[in-house]
Amino acid sequence: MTKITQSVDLDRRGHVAVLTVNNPPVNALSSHVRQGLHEGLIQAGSDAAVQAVVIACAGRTFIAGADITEFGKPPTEPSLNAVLDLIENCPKPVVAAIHGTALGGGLEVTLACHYRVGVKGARFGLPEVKLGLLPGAGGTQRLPRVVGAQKALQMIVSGDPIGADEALKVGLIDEIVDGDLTAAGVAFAEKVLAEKRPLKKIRDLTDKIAPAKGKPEIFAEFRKSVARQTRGFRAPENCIKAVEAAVELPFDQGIKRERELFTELMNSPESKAQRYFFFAEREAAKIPDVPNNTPVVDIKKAAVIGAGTMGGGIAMNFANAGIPVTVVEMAQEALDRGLGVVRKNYEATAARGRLTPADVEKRMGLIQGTTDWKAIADADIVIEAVFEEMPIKKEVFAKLDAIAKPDAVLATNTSTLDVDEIASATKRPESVIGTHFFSPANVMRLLENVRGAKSSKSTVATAMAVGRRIGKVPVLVGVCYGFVGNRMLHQRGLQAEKLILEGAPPHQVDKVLTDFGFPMGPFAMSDLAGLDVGWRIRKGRGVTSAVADRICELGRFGQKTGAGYFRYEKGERAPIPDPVVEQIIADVAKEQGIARRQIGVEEIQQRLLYPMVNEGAKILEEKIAIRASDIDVIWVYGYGWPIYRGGPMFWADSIGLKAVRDQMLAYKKQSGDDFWTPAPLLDRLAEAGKGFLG
Ligand code: T1G
Ligand code: NAD
Repeated sequence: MTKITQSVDLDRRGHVAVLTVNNPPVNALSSHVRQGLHEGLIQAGSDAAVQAVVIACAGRTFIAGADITEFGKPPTEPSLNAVLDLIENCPKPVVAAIHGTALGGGLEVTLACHYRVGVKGARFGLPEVKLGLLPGAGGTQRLPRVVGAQKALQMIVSGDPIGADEALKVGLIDEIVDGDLTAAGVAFAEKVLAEKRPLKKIRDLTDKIAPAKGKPEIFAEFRKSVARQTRGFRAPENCIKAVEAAVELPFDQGIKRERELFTELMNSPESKAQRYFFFAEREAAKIPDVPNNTPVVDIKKAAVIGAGTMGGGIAMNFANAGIPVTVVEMAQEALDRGLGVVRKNYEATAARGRLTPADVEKRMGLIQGTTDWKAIADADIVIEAVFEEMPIKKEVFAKLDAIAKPDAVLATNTSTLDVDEIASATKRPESVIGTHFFSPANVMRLLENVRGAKSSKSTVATAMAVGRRIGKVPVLVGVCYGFVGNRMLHQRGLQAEKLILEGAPPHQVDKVLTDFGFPMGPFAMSDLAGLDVGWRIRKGRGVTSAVADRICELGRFGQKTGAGYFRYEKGERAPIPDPVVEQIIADVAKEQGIARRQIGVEEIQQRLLYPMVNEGAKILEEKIAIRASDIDVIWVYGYGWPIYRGGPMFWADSIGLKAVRDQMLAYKKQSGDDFWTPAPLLDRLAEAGKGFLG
C-alpha cells in the first residue's frame, strides 16, 4: 500500500491496482483527493504489472461530490476534468466500486470509468442544482449517453438520487455486488480482463441520445412540466440547456458548453445563496453547549394532545417515521373529526400515487385516538397542541405531570406563549420544551425547538434528535413572544396592515412577495393558517388589528371558512380579491384619517422585509437565536423564504446593512414612527461596514 496523498492510497491486488479515497466525512473531491487520483492513475497506468484499476472509497460513502468549501476560492490543479480525462483515456479498464452516495463530482468520476459496480444500498445522483449549479465535470454530457435524455433531465433538474436497482435498470451501473466491495470490484475487473471486454468510454456512446436528436419538443415539454417547481431558480434552465448540448453537439463541444453554463451559475447570486444555505442548514444542528454525546430519550412511543389543525399533522409525522402515536382529545366527536382529517390527508396522498392503500392502513394503524389520558402514561414524548390559551395549556401540563412517565419529554406546540410559564405548571420543568411545528405540520419541514430556562441538555438533545427522525429541520431558539419566526412575521404583518390602509390592495402586497419568490403573500398565508388563531391570540393579549378583527367578526377565518382577506371558490385554494374586504379597508382608513395613495413595488418590498431583518438583529442581540444563519434556516423551511435568496439575514447582507439601515431611517423620518428605529446591532454593523454573517 502506497500513500499517494493524505487522502488517496494505491494498493495492488494481483494485477489490479486499487485506488482508495479516504477523506472523511464524505470523501469530497478536495484538491489533495484530485492530486492523489491523478498521480495514482499515472502510476497504475505506467506499471506494467497492472492490467486494471479499481477506484473505491473508505468510510461511510463513495465520493459525495466536489468539495463545496473550495468553491469561490482560486482553483488548484489538477482540475476534476483533468482527472476524469485521465480515467477515461486510461489504456487499462477502470472500475468504480460504489457504496453510500455517489453524488455530483463523485458520480462524474464513476461516469469517466469504463465500468461501475455498486452495493444494494448505494445511491446515485447529481444534486448540483440544489446548490444553484449544474454538474460541471461532464455529468451533463456523459449521463444522457448512458440513461437517455429524458432520464438525465429528470435526474439533473430534480437533483434527487436513484437507488442501485434503478441504476442497474437504466444502465448506470453494470452490476450490484455484495460482501467486501473492494474485493468485488477487483473480481469484476478480472472478469472484464478475462472476457476481453472493451474499454467502454461513455463519451463515445450515442445510441441513448440519438432518439432525442433534432427533437426540441422533448425539451420544451420538459420545461413546461417543471415550470412550477423551478420558478425563480436560475440553475434548472442551464441544466436543460446543457443536456440539449449533449444531444445536439459532439462530446468535446458539449463539454465546452457545459463549462460556460456552469461558470455562469457559479458566479450567480442564486448559487452563492444556495451554497451558503447548504452549510447554514448543517450548522443549525449544532448546539454549542449540548455536545453530540449528550444522552437522549429513546422515542419508542409518542403522544399528541389535541387533534385539531396541528395535532393531526404532528401525529402523522410520527406515524410516517414508524413510531406509534396516541392522540388525546376532549371529546369523541372532536377526535373522530381530527382523525378523519388525518385519514383524508393520507388517502389524498395515495390518490396522487405517493402512498399505497396498504401504506395508508399501516400509518393509520400506528395512530390511536382516545379521550382516556391514562393511555399515554408510557409515552416517551408528549406534544401538546390544544387551544392557544395559557390557562388551558397549564391545566394540560399539570395533568401530564401527574400521568406521564418520569423520563418523558413534555413538549408544547404553542406558537406564542411563554414556555417557562407553561413549564411552571409541572414539577419537572427540566423535561419541558417547546416544539413549534408549522402548518401543515405533516408537510412543513421546519421545527422550531424552544429551549426553556430550565429545559435540560438531554431534553434539548432529544427534541433535536426527534426532529431529524421525523424528517424535520430542527432549529433551537429561546423563549420570547413568537420565538424567532412568528416574532419577525409579526413585524412584517404590522407593515402589511399599514400598506393596505395606505392604498396597496392585499393582492398587490401579496404579489410583491410572490414575485420575490415566496410561495404566497402575507394575506393569503394568514388565510391558510386561519385568521381565528391570530384573533384568539389578540383577544387574549387585549390588542387589536382593525381590518383583521372586522374580517373575523364576519366569521371569515380564511380558507377554512371559504373567505378571509380573499374569497375562495369551493374546494379551491386560489385567493380571489373581494370588494367586501376592500370596503372594510377603505372604511378603517377613513376612520383613522389615513390618506390613500399608489405605493410602488420597491417600497412595499422594503417595508415588508426590512422590519423582519431589523427584528432579526434584535433576536441575535438577545441571544434568542444562536446564529444569524439559524434565522435564515427558519425562514426558508418555515415561511417559504426563497432558498436562492439565502434567507433574510443573508439577503440583507447582500444588499448591505448600511443601505437597509439608511432606508429605515428614511421611513422613520417620513412616517415619524419609531417602528423604523434600527436595532443597535444593525446600526453598529452598518457603521462598521460589516454584515450579520461576518
Ligand atoms: N463538500 C464539502 N463538505 C461536505 C460536502 C461536500 N460536497 N458534503 C458534505 N459535506 C460536509 C457537511 O458540511 C458536514 O460537515 C459533513 O460533511 C457531513 O454532511 C463538479 C460542482 C453526502 C448525502 O451536493 O448531500 O460535485 O457539518 O451532515 O446527512 O459537478 O452531505 O459535519 O462540519 O450532510 O449524512 C455535489 C452534498 C457537490 C452533496 C451526507 N454534491 N452532500 O449527508 O451528512 S457540487 C452534493 C450531501 C459538485 C461537480 C459539482 C450530504 C450527504 P459538518 P451531512 P449526511
Ligand atoms: P385547533 O383549534 O385547530 O385545535 C385545538 C384542538 O385542541 C381542538 O381539537 C380541541 O378540541 C383540542 N383541545 C382543546 N383543549 C383540550 C384539552 N384540554 N384536552 C384535549 N384536547 C383539547 O388549533 P390549532 O390550530 O391546531 O392550534 C393548536 C396549537 O398549535 C395552538 O397552541 C396554536 O397556537 C399552535 N399552532 C398553530 C398553528 C396554525 O397554523 N394553526 C401553527 C403553529 C402552532
